Amino acid sequence: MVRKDLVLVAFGICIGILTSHRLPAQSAGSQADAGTGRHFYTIDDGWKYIPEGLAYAFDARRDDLPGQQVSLPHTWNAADVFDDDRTYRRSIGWYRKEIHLGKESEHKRVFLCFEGAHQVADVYVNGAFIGRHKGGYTAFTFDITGQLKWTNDSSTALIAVQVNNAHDPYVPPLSIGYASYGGIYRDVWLITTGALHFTGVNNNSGGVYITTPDIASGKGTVAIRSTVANGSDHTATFRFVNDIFDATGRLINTITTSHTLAPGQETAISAKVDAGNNPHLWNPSDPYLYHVKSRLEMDGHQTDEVENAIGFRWFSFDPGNGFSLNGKKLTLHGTTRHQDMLGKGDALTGEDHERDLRIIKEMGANFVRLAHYPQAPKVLQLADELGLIIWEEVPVVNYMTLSPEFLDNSENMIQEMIRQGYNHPSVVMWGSMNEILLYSKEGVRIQKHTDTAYIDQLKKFAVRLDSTIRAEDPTRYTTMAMHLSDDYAKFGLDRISQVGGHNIYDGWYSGTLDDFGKDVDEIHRTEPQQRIFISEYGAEGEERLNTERPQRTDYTGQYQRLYHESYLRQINARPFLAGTSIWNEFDFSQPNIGGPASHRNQKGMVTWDRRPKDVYYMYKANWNPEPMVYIATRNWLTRAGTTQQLNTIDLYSNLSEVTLSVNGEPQPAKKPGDVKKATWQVHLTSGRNILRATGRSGKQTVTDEVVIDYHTYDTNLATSNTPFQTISINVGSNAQYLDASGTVWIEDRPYTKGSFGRIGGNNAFFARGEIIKDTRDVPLYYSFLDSLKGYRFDVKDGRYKVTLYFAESKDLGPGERLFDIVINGQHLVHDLDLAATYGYAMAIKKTFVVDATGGQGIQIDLPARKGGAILSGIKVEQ
Ligand code: GCB
Repeated sequence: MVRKDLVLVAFGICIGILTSHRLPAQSAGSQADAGTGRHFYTIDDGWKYIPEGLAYAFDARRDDLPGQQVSLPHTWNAADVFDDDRTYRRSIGWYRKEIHLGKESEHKRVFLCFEGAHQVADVYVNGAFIGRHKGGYTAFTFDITGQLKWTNDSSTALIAVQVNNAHDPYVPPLSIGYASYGGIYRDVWLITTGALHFTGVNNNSGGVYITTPDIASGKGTVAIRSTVANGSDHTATFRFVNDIFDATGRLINTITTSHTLAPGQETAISAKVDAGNNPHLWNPSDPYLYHVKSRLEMDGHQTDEVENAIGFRWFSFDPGNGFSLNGKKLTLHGTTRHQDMLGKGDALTGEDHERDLRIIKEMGANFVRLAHYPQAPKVLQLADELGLIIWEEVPVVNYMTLSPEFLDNSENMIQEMIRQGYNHPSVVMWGSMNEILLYSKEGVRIQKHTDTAYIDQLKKFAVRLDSTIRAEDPTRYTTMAMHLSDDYAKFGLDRISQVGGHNIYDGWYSGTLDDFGKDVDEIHRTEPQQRIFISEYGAEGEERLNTERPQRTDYTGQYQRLYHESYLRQINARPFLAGTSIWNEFDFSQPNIGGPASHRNQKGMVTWDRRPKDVYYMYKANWNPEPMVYIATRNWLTRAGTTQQLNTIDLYSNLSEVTLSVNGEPQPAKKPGDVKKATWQVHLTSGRNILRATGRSGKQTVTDEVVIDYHTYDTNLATSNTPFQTISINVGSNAQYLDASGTVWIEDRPYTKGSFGRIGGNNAFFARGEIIKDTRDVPLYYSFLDSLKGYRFDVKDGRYKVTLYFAESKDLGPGERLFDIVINGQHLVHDLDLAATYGYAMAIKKTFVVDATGGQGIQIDLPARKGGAILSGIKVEQ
């Protein structure tokens, strides 16, 4: 199928206006005049946030309620999602603010536009209830003209908004694996227009919808439709004028139509403007935008104006050949994005969104799946401007409440999302749901569905949502993301939408890396008509954990890179794929998970505070043609090892040949392989090591340099000539852990005579859902040894301090795990019961002073009476 239409961009859905004339944010009370019939300004500052306003905070007399002065964007959950407690405040919060309007607004329509409030918002003006909006991710507008009281040409109004982020069984998402932050977390705008105006209130669309229906045949027709309302008390005879400008601001064409509208009425109007033959096309490497100014004129005055950016492009998805843009195959190299970050939660500013999208573009991606919900208007605006192709979706995730109310709310979200994003050339797909069969109807994770009554009904809902998208916007494709389960095909869910999204985590949650290609081929073989998109794949990377021996779920950057290298190879070998998107570009909140960084999903290419991880540069080398070399060890600049061992140094480069020197010693030149990687094994010396990489691109030399701080240690404790150094061990792990003080906790090892190491024990990791509490060293506790017999250090005679680190890994009752601590034959602790004494997953440590005498070293024995002994870390100091 070929999409012939092209679609335009409403700038900032609330204001529906301009880039070239874009106004800076205005502080409350100061009004910006765009020189049009429409005036607008943000009212983001000077709000009073009242966490416990209960039902009274809309009342002007309750100015006494204790609160806090805040500016928007704001969320009340920026910190509490990440504390040790599993819960965070999901309840009511109030926001109050006075606005002042002057004479110039007295005979205008006045609107309040919220770009996003999570998740149910009740809006009051001067004590009167204006309306409720459900759903935290789409914008909404209320006409407040009728509630304003004017005295002496001015009006002061109290705006009060109750926001509720409590779980609501009728408002998606029911479950999302992401914090449901509460608050007014996007901009709020005050807009005034003439009495005759475009109707943007309904679904906050911006009011003007634009397509380019003939572009596939080279014609620059711009089709514009809108609804106009006459809010005055007399018949309006008006002109609907549309100007089209090219990217330099040159007027290309104008079309004017005339209309008459009775008072209090609305009417649909449309127009076509010709931008000429073969207009400049939009594509990710040349995101050329035209602008359409649509305005209403009456009696020689402009009463309203909306400006949209548009891009001419057409596209198609094909089951065998993937995606094509403007008639040519384009491989969609993509990623996904959640909208939160360190310290801010989801209350991001326009600058934050811009930084994020630029990071994505710089990586070389040309596609972003906005998962799992519509994001700020600025995001689509940037996608148009930077050239990023978009999949946007509504947050119907994991399961549904099969009630009419849930369906209505979901459909309403779809309409809002589409109407608000309709004009953006970047958008090619609308998603209706994500992994909808992951949970049972009770919201519990299950492997197979057997409740056919639930599935039958769910399928009807799924069809309804998909049809709602098709009806709203026949110019895009519909899609949904499915997890790897036969149930979608078995129940026919995989045939509902036009593009089948698949979220695949082989080699992370289960299976092997190679299973990915096999699974994709199987889907392609059994559903040859399906346009297959890999909508998620990913593995987690914690920069404080690093290893020479990567292993599934170890959270090391090395395993994360191995995973993505393997997937990229397999993706490149399958040109039938419609596209792919990495899960996720940025680490993000996930309230109910543990791992080495509690409540955070670390599958990002970029950290929670927005620093690219090494894996980011693997993609950059493959996708961004700008010449680069990158030594992929930025996440492991402080490491420990012996002087004899070889250390792996990986480098990513898109150049044909690269060289590396270590402390001035040249290594053999290498040609980066299929995923643009070259690898050396090198010796490092104690202290600073300077690694320099160089490559040539034509006449240009491209270089990279890193300094590795190498902490050497001696494994030969019994015979070593060097003085004893503190040994810190990340027990149960192949990975080194770098703590906040700069100590490297080295890999665990089996005991050999004369050295140190474990006796017995099985490597284990905490389950993903378990949150390790009361420590800043979560990565140390994340891995541990189970059923451990003991540990040995063949140190020389002397006095030592031994600290043992424990956290109970299972939710055990009292007496279910009991073990002793015996050091050098001394019974120091009897029947240690971690769960009963400290609680489940509670990090604790115990320090003992030990005398090693008669060449016995330090012999730690952990005999267990019940269950097996466990241990997460050991430190031995002299
Ligand atoms: C998924 C979900 C996404 C999760 C991701 C993960 O399949 O769609 O919301 O965050 O897996 O990391 O587990």
